[in-house]
Order: sequence, then C-alpha cells, then structure tokens
Amino acid sequence: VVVGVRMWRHSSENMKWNGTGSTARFQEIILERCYKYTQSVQPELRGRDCQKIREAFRNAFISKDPCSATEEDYHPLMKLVNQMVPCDKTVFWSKSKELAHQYTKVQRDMFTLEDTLMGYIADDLNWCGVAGSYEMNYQSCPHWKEDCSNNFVSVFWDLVSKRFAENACGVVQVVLNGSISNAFDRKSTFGRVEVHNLNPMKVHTLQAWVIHDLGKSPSDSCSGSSINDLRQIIRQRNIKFTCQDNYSSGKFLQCVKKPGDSSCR
Ligand code: NGD
Repeated sequence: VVVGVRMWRHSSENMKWNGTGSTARFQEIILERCYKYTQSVQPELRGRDCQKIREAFRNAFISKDPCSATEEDYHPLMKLVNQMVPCDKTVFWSKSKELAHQYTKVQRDMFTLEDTLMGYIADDLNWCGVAGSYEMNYQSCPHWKEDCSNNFVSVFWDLVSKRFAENACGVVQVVLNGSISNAFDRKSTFGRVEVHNLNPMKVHTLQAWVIHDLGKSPSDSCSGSSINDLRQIIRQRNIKFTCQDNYSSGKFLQCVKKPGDSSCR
C-alpha cells in the first residue's frame, strides 16, 4: 500500500506543469560549462569556484515551490559570479539571438549576456525542482504563460538581464530583427527589463542595428513605429539614440570583420 501511494504521489507531481521539464544532466552541464568558461573562454575568471557555483545554483530552486521564485533566491549565486563587462562592449539583442552571437564570436571583445559566465552557463537550459523534495523535475516545469510567471527560469533571466543592463557603460549596442513587424517589442526582455535598467549616468549612447535576413524583404526599419517607440523611451531617459538599418545579416557580419571597407560606411 505504501509503495502504491508513493508512486501515485510521484507521478501526479511530475505531470503537474505545462512547460518542458528540466534539462537532462542539468547539474553536470552547469559544472562543465563553468569549467570551460573559466578555463578557456575568459581565463580572467579563473578564480571562480565552479563547485560552489553549481551548489548555489541548485540551492536557489531545489525543494522550493516552482511557482514562488524571487530574486533573493538567486542572490547567493549572483554574489559568487559577479562579473563586469568593459565599457563600450555590451551587446543586447531581441529576436536575433543567433545573429548577435555570430557577431560576438567574430568581434571577440564584445559581450552578449550569453558571453558572460552566468548567461553562458544557463543558456538554453531549463530547470525546476519539487516543493519539499531534493529532486529536480525532469518531467515538466511551469510554463511562464500557462502556469506562472514567477517560475525559476523566468525570474533568473529577468534578474541576470537586469544586472547586465545596470552594469553597462559607455556606448551600448542592440541587434534587432528587421525581418519581423515589430523589431522593438516593449514586452520582450530587452524592452521590458534591459532598456529600463540602463544607467544614464554611465551609458552615453544606445546604438541600434536593425538587421534583416537576405532574401526576405525588410518588415521594420529605423524609421518604423516600433523603433520610434524605442527612440522615445531612450531619449526620455537622457541617453543618446542612434540607429542603423539596411544591413542584411550577412553584410552586417562582413562589416564587423572588415569595418574599413568602403561598402560598410
Ligand atoms: O517571459 C519569458 C520569456 N520571454 C522570452 N523568453 C522567455 N522565457 C521565459 N521563461 N519567460 C525566451 O527568451 C524566448 O523563448 C527566447 O529563447 C529568449 C529571448 O527572447 P526574445 O528573442 O524575445 O528576446 P528578449 O528581448 O526577450 O530577450 C533577449 C535579451 C538579450 O539582450 C539578453 O541579454 O534579454 C536577455 N535574455 C533574456 C531572456 C533569455 C537572454 C535570454 C537567453 N539567453 O535565453
């Protein structure tokens, strides 16, 4: 009887949510990525203790209600990682993840959030626990729309995105997707979190790049209404705004590699 009850409880708990479950081997992946980053990607972070980072990550959510995440849950983890990006080197993106990452891969001194240790470790992973248990839930996790917005993955990305923006200085860039109708979306993480956490005392200019896919006709541009929204928000915050468009993604990457080329001016 006891075994039967336990099995029933287990499966009902695991089937609870509408989102994908935790990524298989989550703990190992965190540790592997942390070692790779601190040893070869950014050796300046050599001193970071990856075992402690994994433990703090795990402790942020394990055994807690997966729909009651708060920023405080992640504070011990944030304290351990604490990484600064040099001025003029921050790159935001929205609906243009692949292109932004291709860009920073070529332009090695530039950083998207995923080029920092915290973003590098967590990118494309999913995680949640089970209240009152030490297990992770590999069957399902809360879906941010259908279950709850204060799940541990959403709260994590909002927090690290906020900190990434707060720390930015000098000229910062954003890669936007000109092949969709609203290149700037107020409800995206960039529009909802990052834009509002830039510090006007430190950030001089936001430079937007509106890039469209080759072969597709551009659906939005610097003169469109969504970019105009962004321009107004940024100017109201006393930050200078510039915008470049008519770059295709291939052209953009070429010009990153060869900025002196006449066709890139
Ligand atoms: O509310 C959400 C949500 N919104 C988007 N996404 C979300 N995931 C939730 N759990 N809850 C997912 O974030 C979406 O599926 C994409 O995989 C990813 C980025 O969404 P997108 O393309 O709409 O762009 P955003 O503007 O929302 O966010 C990109 C900016 C960028 O400058 C990064 O510094 O915000 C930072 N970021 C936020 C969220 C997730 C990065 C990530 C990431 N690496 O997955």
